[in-house]
Amino acid sequence: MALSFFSLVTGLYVLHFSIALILVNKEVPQTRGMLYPRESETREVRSLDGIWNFVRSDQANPTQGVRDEWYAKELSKSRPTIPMPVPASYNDITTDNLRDHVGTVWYDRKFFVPRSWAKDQRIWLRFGSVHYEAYVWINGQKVVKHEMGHLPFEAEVTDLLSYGAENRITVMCDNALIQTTVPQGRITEVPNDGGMTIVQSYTFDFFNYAGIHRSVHLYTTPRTFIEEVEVTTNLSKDATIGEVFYSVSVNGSAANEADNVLHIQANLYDKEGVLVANATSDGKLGGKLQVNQVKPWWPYLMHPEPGYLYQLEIKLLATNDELLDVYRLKVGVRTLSWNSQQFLINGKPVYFRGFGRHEDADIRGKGLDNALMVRDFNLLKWIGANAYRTSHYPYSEESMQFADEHGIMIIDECPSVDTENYSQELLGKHKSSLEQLIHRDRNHPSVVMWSIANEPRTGSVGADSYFELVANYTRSLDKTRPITAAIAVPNTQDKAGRSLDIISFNRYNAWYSNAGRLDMVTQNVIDEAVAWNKRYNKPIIMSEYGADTLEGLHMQPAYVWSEEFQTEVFSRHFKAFDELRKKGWFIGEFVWNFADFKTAQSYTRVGGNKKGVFTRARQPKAAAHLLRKRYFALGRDLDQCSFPEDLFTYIADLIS
Ligand code: BDP
Repeated sequence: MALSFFSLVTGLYVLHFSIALILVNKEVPQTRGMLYPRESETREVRSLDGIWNFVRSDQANPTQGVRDEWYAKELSKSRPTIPMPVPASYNDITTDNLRDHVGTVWYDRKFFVPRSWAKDQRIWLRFGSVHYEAYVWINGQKVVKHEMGHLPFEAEVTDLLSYGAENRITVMCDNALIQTTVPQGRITEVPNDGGMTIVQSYTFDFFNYAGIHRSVHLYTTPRTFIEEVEVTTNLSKDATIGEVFYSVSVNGSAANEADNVLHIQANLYDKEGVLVANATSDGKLGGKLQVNQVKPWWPYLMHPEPGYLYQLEIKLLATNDELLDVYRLKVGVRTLSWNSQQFLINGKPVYFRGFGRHEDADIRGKGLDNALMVRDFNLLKWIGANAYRTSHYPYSEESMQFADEHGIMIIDECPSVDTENYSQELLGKHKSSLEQLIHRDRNHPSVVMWSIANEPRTGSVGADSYFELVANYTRSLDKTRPITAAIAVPNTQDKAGRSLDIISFNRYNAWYSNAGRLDMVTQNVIDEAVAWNKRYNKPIIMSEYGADTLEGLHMQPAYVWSEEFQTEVFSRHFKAFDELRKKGWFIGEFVWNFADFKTAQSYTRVGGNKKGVFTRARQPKAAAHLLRKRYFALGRDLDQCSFPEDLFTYIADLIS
């Protein structure tokens, strides 16, 4: 496992040598709690979203605020503040160069905690995500520090709050990416016109938006409360009987009292609110619910009633049946299985037709936006997609719940992108990103696969043992879902595929290779998919293909960047996919990208990446109409769905 790789250029000589680096499978911290905040008869939830006060640190002095204890009083006492919306990325809100700020920024706001919250309960502060690193204080007291964007974190604040009084929350957020963050980046000091400046660079192709990206909540729990719920499901062979296995962990003093035997009452309700199964837990606070005449969870267009969800009610009871806590979550009953050829849901082979996406929008960047989320799901359903990959990081919990409801399958990706320069520290963070992701998303029926990286440098020295460790760790956390990674190195060089269950590959024929050559797409795609399958004997997905397209640019014959070109590129891929589908092991096609999105500034990007089928404002380009016809045609052929009435435009009664 030689890893460090140096190139020394001395005069005419180029010297390459490597140093052995042994990667060790060290333990990583395990996430506790973090159930999505939901109200119940025993819990209250309060949002801290709104307009916060904001200060950017001096780029050359990012730790000044910590040294000068800006958190000890209102931020406005230390520096002039500006208003900043939460949740949102801060980058595109102002009219100055905040967009390109590197380093720390500060947020604060005040809030009241009601007197009633002082009574015999516990209070938690929870962030949906802060990118990339967050430090949090309540009333000047340090509460929690969390590294890694796109993932939630929380801390108990019961003893730090003033009840029936005003409180202050302060957050310092650092967006710097280095070689041991996930994702990786580099910070360098570069001369500019005024002297020297700090520059953040990264190889991945999306803008490093930062800030408090998702909602901030305060919520209450009883003193002894339901801390974790884990659910798995099973279906009988004939799909008439469902099984829901639940396992609960409890936090609190009552859990430790020898004479108090806590137990769980689990109730399962169908969509109409009818109780369909109930059970009392065994001593381990777990058990099984059996659902007769079960309605399984099916993907969109694979069944007339997709995304069927039951409601699981978990009641924590003391020995004397006193109700201690109640938590409810939605549950979809389904099975997943896979072999060297297929991926099956409820015993039926799946063909994925979907997208790589981004959480990205004008002004709010990567900030949670319910209007955008609902619009995106409307478009996904309009176009007949049944899946997307959360390229290249975990998406909001709200969108995962929405995918459950709408039957959209998710390939759930951790934030590791363009992974390289393998090191023990990076391995630990990478594993932690998967641990946090799986802990957060394990109960979602929509999550059907884990993606452990996008375009990692799997040809490099050390990639084999690194990805074996990452994949095995992922498997140790969840054996119910297959593991993939979106790979872009040539299959002859790849060293990670052997550790995966399903091979996904990204390739840009007629764009990054043979730009403009529409006659060099179909056979290349077929050949590459065949080669991947031959090498690993595993199911194959094309996880990215596409072409940048400027909406409104038309050129006949097709020319790069025109709408005609994107349409033609798709069509040439469809031909390849249909050939590949006949082989039995080709299980999905994912366009890059759902919508145009912002990137770092470069001469290859005009206002960002334009490979969207939809514009950044979520309107269709010409290729969207073509893709829609294909996705519905696949749906009808494979899953017997019906066509929407407006799928084909009337032309003449001469053409049917
Ligand atoms: C792929 C990356 C994706 C990029 C895309 C592109 O996985 O993040 O946006 O290329 O260049 O290599 O459009």
